[in-house]
Amino acid sequence: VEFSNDVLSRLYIMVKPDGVQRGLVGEIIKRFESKGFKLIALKLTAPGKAHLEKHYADLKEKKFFPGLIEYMTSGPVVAMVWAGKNVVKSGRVLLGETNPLTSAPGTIRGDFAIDIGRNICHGSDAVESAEHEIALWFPEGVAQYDRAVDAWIYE
Ligand code: RTP
Repeated sequence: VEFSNDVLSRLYIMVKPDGVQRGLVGEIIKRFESKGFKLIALKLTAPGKAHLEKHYADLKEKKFFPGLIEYMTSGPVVAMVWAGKNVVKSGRVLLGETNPLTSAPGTIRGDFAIDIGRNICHGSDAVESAEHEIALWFPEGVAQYDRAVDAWIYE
């Protein structure tokens, strides 16, 4: 695993409408929180089609795109930003594979999902896309605060 581009980064994650409906928001927050990552932004929001088409712009040629947009606009989502060492790569480990079928037990998708089109939670796939997504979902900006516990998490 290559971590060089990824130290002290920020990750955008989003509990999708199925995760919100199924009451998994707290479970997902808990996993990132107990891992040691720092929550710096959080909101429940019901984005429109145009906003989600921007978020998923790189997938617009895919045949599953219309179904993806329909799914993502079917209810509110919970948008969050987490900060920490290697949080993008580490966060994707917590989430599991895009397809829950190949996600290990212990991961969010491995534990709570069956279908790729109902996979509970989004996570940015790279540091650059995370920054792009944070600007898209939190134009108002994110929090900045110190945590004394960091000394017990990082050597
Ligand atoms: P995400 O953005 O949600 O974290 O997912 P990802 O990067 O792991 O996967 P990506 O390829 O970017 O796909 C985005 C979301 O589209 C849905 N999808 N459906 N039916 C299909 O074949 C298919 N493939 C992807 C999933 O909800 C996926 O998370």
